[in-house]
Amino acid sequence: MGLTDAEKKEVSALWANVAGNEEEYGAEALERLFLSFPTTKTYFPHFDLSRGSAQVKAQGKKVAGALTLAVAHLDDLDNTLSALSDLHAHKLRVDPINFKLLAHCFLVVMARRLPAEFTPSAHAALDKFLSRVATVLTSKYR
Ligand code: HNI
Repeated sequence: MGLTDAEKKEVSALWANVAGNEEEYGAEALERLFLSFPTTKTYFPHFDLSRGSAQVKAQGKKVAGALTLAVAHLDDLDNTLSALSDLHAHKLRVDPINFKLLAHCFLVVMARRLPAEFTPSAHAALDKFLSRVATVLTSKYR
């Protein structure tokens, strides 16, 4: 279930490119999410979801920022993401399927922005990391 040492290294190296650029990466991931999987928009009825929206940028920064924090605590994701797990499971009640959709969009963003760094093994490691994060964020449903 956890990441191997080699996978942790891959994720840290890849994500180092995102650190400091959370808004750009996160907002592009969300733009792709809302366009490709429109049902995800139902969680944001109170947002302006148009291209370049300040709310999408701010949300993208928050989401990618949480992932930057998670990458810094790969050995302790449960505690690091505990408050966000409460939020998404109990308060927002986000259906777990949506985390897979967002993870897919992050992979696309990374592949497009970092073509040289996004090797098959980096891809696999990031996919595993994002699915671990999704498991933690939805764990409090059970
Ligand atoms: Ni998510 C708020 C992180 C997936 C719907 N989300 C947040 C916040 C962070 C965050 C951080 C801000 C919390 C705060 O203000 O205290 N979200 C993450 C992460 C992932 C994720 C790290 C997965 C990688 N969120 C999702 C998904 C959905 C989602 C898949 C639904 C499609 N999130 C929300 C909604 C809010 C939210 C809705 C509240 C937005 C608002 O400001 O009203």
